[in-house]
Amino acid sequence: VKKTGHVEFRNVSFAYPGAEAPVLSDISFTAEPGQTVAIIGSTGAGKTSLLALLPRLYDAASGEVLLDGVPVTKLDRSEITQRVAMVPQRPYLFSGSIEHNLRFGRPEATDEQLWDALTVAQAADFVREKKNGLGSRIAQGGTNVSGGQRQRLCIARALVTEPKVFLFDDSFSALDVATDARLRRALKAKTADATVIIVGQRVSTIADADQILVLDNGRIVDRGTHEELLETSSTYQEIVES
Ligand code: DGT
Ligand code: MG
Repeated sequence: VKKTGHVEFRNVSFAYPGAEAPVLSDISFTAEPGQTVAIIGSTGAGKTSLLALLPRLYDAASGEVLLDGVPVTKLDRSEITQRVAMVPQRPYLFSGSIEHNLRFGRPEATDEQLWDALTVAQAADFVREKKNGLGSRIAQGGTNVSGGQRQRLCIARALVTEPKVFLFDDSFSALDVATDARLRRALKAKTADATVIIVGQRVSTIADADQILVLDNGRIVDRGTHEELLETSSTYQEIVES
């Protein structure tokens, strides 16, 4: 099997341990290398829960989550972390230097790779402007950087690991629309062969995705491109208009 970052969910259902009601029901989709798949849906729809199944923060109750054709439950953790990077909805920074934070998933990365990742993540300028640059300290919980800066540093940290699959959980929400657009353009150019799965709230963030999945109450109720969904999906139209 080629390790290109092909993702497939096959009839996946999931409930949190101890909870009876399923949070995800019969989820099926594929995300191919080079593609961007976006997931949109109201709060509590199950977007974060869906992403969590790929890096095995939780395992599906039924159905299969496949990475490059192999169920993730049959892969070593290290094989998954080498191929998949997730930027969580509440991105965390460790107390320590920016450099320490960026190297977290790949200690051997060169300074050039760190700056390259910062550039794509639209974070190079503010790191450069800091007196100690890469050596600048992040306070515990990342309280001395803004929410948008924290998001961008966490995106840079994911880029440093050069994964085949990126999972972005609402990672662009704290960015202004122009920075969001610039970041995703740079990302696309830098990671043309990667598989990108984006959870987004803002239509501008997801409108250019190859496929958009509309999630409602743990089910994919509609799917298609932005233009297709505008025609066919009342749920999508409601989200666009809200
Ligand atoms: P968001 O981020 O507010 O837009 O919402 P989603 O779409 O990311 O929703 P998600 O996946 O966080 O939550 C889906 C459902 O699962 C919701 O009813 C809350 C519940 N849930 C989320 N995390 C946990 C958890 O850790 N344990 C339990 N028992 N339930 C959870
Ligand atoms: Mg969420």
